[in-house]
Amino acid sequence: MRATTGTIMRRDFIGDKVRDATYLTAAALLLGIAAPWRLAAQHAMADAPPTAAAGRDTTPMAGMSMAVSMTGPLGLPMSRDGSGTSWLPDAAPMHANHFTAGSWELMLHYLAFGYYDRQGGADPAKRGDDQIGSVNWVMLMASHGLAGGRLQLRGMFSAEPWTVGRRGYPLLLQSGESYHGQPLHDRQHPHDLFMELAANYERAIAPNLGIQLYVAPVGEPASGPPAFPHRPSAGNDPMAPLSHHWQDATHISFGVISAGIFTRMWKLEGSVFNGREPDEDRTDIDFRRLDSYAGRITVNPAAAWSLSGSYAYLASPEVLFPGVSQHRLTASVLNDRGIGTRGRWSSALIWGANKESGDAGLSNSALLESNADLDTRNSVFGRIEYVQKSARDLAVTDTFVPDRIFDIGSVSAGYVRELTELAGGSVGIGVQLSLDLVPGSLEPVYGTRSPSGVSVFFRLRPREMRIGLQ
Ligand SMILES: [Cu+2]
Repeated sequence: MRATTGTIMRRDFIGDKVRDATYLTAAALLLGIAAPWRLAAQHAMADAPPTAAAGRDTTPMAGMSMAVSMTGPLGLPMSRDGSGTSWLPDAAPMHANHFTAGSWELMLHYLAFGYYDRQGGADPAKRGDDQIGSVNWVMLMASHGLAGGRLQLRGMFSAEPWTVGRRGYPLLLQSGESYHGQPLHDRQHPHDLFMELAANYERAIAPNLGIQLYVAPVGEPASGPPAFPHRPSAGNDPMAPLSHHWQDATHISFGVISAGIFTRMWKLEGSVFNGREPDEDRTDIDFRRLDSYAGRITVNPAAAWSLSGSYAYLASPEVLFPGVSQHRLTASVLNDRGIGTRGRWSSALIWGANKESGDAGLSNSALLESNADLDTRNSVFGRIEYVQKSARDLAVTDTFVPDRIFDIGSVSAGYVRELTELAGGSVGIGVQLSLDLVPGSLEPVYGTRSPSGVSVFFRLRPREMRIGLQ
């Protein structure tokens, strides 16, 4: 008893110290954003339309700094950087602002939606609800040469604990994480204030061989495809995929160490990490032992393509079910290409499966999503999903045994029209419609076999940087 208390107190004490250090790091990063902010406007490269990009930076110095910042070790383009240590296709569009502070290269990424979301006719008896809110994140990356390679510091933050609320936003058939000690269902949890606090180091050790080390108090292990907030194929969709917790939900893990080796075409990496998902206090950092592990192979055979496969073991991911651990398998194919004279078309095909301890088989999920920026003003997007969710996931255990599996289908589509540009960013107005399909056994719960949702929104993101790749 005494020993237990001592352990807890000691852990709390260490936790406080680490938390203080984390807040300091975050404050420093935010100051870093604020201080060189004025430089962003001067550094007009971020706003350059493709035809003007070549002629924009006229001084040799500006051209040189651009060349340094836009490629990493082995000459890999920055457009390849996905979330965590994942890869996107080289041809992926980069929505970011670039600037410099002394000898540091800085990249600012952000995405924000202000929405009115209405699910299931907003009838609570049918699990519907509506909400006005905002999903959002901002990310600052600072890069500097170090010991023959590149050191990158990253801070990624979200205001969703306040703008979405701890209960999350309405999203029929969504599951994962908790609120008030109960599993969340039919709502998407908010992302945490600290989405990523990480240091990433990469360097070449041979003409076509590089090594990578990623250390993150908050970060993403080598599991799954690039997480949906970073996927160009999901960039105009305010809603999270229903298969998030089968594919890419580990993107906020409180304690990650990853190491990898890579060439220009492939990367092999492994992680140890804390597999516990964020708890319902969305502003703290929930450290635990690095008791989970993951491995991933990624292949980028051509500029338009990125393929990955991963396996992860998640020790006790859900705080409400501490005895349950998970094996997660994923495979993904990402494609990015130009359409028309100025358009971009990004697509993702993802499979993800979980096997929980005690379960005989896998619960599967499949997702196909696409976003087409047709020109500089109009974008269309869509997503098709199939997920196998349990009675426990959907919180229908009063009627069904917890392990009962339901086949869930969902189709959604939307449109965004750019309205105006401001400070290197673009504001668009959009709409997203979704139509789900549930088995007959769930009809009494949802009042229909085809629940639906609609959201209307404003979206703010940086304008696209177009350098080199077309
Ligand atoms: Cu997430």
